[in-house]
Amino acid sequence: MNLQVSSFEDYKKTYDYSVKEPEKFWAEIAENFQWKKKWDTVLNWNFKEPAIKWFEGAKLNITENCLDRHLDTIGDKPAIIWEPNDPEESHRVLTYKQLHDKVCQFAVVLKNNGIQKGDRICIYMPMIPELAIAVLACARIGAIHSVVFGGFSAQSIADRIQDASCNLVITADGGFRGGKDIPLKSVIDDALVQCPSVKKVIVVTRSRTPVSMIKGRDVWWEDEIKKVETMGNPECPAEEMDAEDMLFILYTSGSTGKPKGVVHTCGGYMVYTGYTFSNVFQYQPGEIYFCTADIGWITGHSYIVYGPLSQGATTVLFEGVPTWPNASRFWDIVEKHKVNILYTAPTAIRSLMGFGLDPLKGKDLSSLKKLGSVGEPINEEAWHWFDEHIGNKECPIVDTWWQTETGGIMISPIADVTPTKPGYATLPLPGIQPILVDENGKELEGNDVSGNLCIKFPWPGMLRTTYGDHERCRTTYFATYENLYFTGDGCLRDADGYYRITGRVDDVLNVSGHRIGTAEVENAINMHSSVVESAVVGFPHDIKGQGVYAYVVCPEHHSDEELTRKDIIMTVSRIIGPIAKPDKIQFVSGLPKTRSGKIMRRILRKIAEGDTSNLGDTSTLLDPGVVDEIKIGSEKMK
Ligand code: 6R9
Repeated sequence: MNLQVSSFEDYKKTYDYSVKEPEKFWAEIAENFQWKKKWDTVLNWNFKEPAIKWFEGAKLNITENCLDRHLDTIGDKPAIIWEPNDPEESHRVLTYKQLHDKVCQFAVVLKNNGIQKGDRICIYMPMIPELAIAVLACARIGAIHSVVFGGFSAQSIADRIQDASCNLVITADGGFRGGKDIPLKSVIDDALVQCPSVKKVIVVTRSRTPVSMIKGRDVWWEDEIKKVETMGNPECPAEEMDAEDMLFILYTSGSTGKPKGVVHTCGGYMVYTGYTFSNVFQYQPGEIYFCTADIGWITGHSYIVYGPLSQGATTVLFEGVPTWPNASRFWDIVEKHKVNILYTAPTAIRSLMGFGLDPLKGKDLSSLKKLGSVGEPINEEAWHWFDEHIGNKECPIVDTWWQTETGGIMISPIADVTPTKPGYATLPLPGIQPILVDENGKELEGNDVSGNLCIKFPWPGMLRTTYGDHERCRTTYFATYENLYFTGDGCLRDADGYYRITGRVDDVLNVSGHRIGTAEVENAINMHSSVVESAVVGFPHDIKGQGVYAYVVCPEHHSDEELTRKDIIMTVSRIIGPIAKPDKIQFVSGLPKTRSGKIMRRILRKIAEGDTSNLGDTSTLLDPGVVDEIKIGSEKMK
């Protein structure tokens, strides 16, 4: 079966077939990939334990699909176009052949440093080609990568390294993001104080910031490559992996305090990311594709690295940010590299909208054919701006809904195929069976309903477990509703059967498209010496989508309240990272709690949203008086 549907009729036909004959459907899709050995069974599953196995018995290596199989046909075509942070620095192009060679070389470096199949490797790097090379080199030899976003703190890195007992870290001296220099190696040094499992650190040169290299532990990327060259660049055959062998771990926030390591496996993830990339974007050979995400998040894993490369696409990797050195940066990149497909996030669109149309003046965006959005609900205003000013009303917008746990796009228009509707992720991709349920897990049938979004049948890209704690995977995703995967999202299905994601229904915030657990932020705030307790909720934020609002009980704060606020923000930055910094901190004398001691977040959310007219039933509160105090305090902060 062709990966791409050809028309809306074809989509409907394919969808029906995928639901009636899921195993046949996925087997036919999987035929489009290169296997060292085909599977014995397509699917074996139950959502109880859960135990999900796709393509059991099959052998493969995902890097052969992303690299080797393209060498004869498109070996000299660009695989990666790298655009540096500073537009004055020249960009780099890596053809498929060059990327293949570099991945093999670095895979040998990993082996020379004692790495074997199954070892866990933490990657903490800026958005440079070496990041993609490092990721692929791990996959080449069957080592499991755990990429940590460059904006996380030493403590967050240490937590993640310990959770997976990583034995090697790959990093850079430093990185550039907009006007900022990020001292990556120094952050790693701080993290490693707590990580005895790490025996080696490989450091690539990027910023030329002075770093302390520890004898016996730290080595330079460039020196290690030279050693491989003097070995005569030995070949690095791709390790034969079972379809269900682990490919990577990626940590994501949930409603409890500790981030969980979502585990993806080789076969299913390869099929799912390749399939969805090809189909959703209707990728045509030669098209230049630019996804603005960071490889530190799932979008970068699936749709900068694995999906595009398995399909022989040219993928643009951008080191910087949309607003530096000015708000034309994206449009300059589109013009310079003649980008055909642009996949970005609502938060970036909203922030660029704020600069008006001047940054667009004189920019040639005529190469653009297709646009995509991911990470959070896209508001209609941003959708229309994207459509009119970037797409010139000629480019379909694919509003793609999915999650770290789903591995790839789940509900989305297919470019030029599905009629779109602003704010709607529209329809499930073939093979995906969404269902809406009420609080009790009862299915909401028919159209014009809204409820909690679940998926009732497995798909190849879904998570298999949470690293080192399968029970957590079960309770988080498979125990809320029997026999369903629960997404944590609320969703509306309109009269046409179109899906609109309304946002998280659990205690997870979505700040600029980044998932942040309220409990995690509370834990960090509570570490501050004068804080007694705190409660964190989201509030509507013009650019970030959601902002972080913290109610803090802090009886002995400095006489200078502003300074205490800054101290708390600094604490959160240190413990989690700057991405989780509260936007607003309100000091309160107590939190609204029920008699059983539960914080009534519903009330706090309403106050943070500025909607205090109807706070609902407060009679079960231990001390209803506290609500009035909080209301008055919040009005003062405006
Ligand atoms: C890919 C990614 C997942 C959460 C998800 C949902 C929100 C993602 C969305 C969207 C509305 C979209 N989300 N895409 N909400 N429309 N098109 O973002 O993964 O970081 O794990 O976040 O993001 O709430 O549950 P992840």
